[in-house]
Amino acid sequence: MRKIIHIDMDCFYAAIEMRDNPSLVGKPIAVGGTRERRGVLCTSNYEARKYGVRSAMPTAHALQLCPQLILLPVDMAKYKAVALKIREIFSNYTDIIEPLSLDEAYLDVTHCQQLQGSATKIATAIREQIFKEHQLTASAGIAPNKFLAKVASDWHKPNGQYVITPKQVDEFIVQLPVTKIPGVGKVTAKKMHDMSLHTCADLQKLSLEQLTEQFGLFGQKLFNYCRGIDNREVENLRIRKSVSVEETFINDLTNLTSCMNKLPTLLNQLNQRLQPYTDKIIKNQFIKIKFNNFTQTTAECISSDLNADLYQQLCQIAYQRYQLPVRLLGLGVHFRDKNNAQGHVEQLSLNIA
Ligand code: TTP
Ligand code: MG
Repeated sequence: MRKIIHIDMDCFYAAIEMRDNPSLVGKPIAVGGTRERRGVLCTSNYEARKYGVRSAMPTAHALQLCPQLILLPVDMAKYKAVALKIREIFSNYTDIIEPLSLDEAYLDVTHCQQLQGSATKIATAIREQIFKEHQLTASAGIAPNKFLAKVASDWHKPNGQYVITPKQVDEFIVQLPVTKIPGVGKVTAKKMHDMSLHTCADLQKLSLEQLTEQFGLFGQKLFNYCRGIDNREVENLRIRKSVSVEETFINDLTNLTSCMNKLPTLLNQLNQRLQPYTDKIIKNQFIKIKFNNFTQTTAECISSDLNADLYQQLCQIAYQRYQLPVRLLGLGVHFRDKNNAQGHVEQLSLNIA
């Protein structure tokens, strides 16, 4: 039985800004690009969220909802420095750390001997140390797998933690609303509600075939998640060879233009997923397309950073191979091995896999 902790900092960028300028405390603030430059928000504090202000919202819209919103510029270097310090705290307890973004990570503490090996006590100690050293609050979820730990960290957010012991899994999962499942966004949630699927207990009534028929590849994950099962390992930061994001669409994308239109959002997500890996060198970037007949194809090219134009070219190349409706699109990068990290990639030739 594994012991997994998911740590998620509370309104991370905004919390750092309030810590560094206490006159902002109690006022609605957000971090992001300006209205004039058609910016969007990275995050906001809880005062601002009361007005409906949310991450990824256009700043112009946020200012309509909350005209007194104080907008601060993004200081990524500062947030990264804090994130690295926080990761040092994690490493006092385990080497198996998988950061998901700057402010979120999975820790596998199954073999940690400290604090009587209690994952709950370890989570408390980590949160206390983060607060003591950085005056920032974090929430934590403690559970036997990654999926449940992530759900749990949201349960008592902000500044709280929640434990799901192996014995409590079955009881917890049956009442879990489908909207709490990571990967179930607005569109999937609506589809589920239309099918009278409101909780994991409702999902459990569907067979694997029914779930994949309705939700594509995600259906396989749903089949396990709604039973509280998730066998994914916590993947150590250092040994990670690639990072990717993907989306399975409820309605297949019927042409190249619709695929191209999905790229900016996916690229943005990939960018966020890559933030913890600044010390890694990107070797190439790739695209994955799964068509509605389940044929999968990938295209990749040498590249040392995230190049939006190259993703567009790759998308075009991969799509042209079959020209069928698309059910899944994925973007990713492979990293270089540490051993041959010296030397720069100058070549940008397309290499079609
Ligand atoms: P989140 O953990 O989603 O948000 P949060 O930490 O601000 O708030 P919460 O208390 O709900 O956890 O994201 C972490 C940081 O990542 C966030 O502070 C800013 C950044 N971010 C973006 O830049 N763009 C986005 O769309 C999102 C969701 C987050
Ligand atoms: Mg957070």
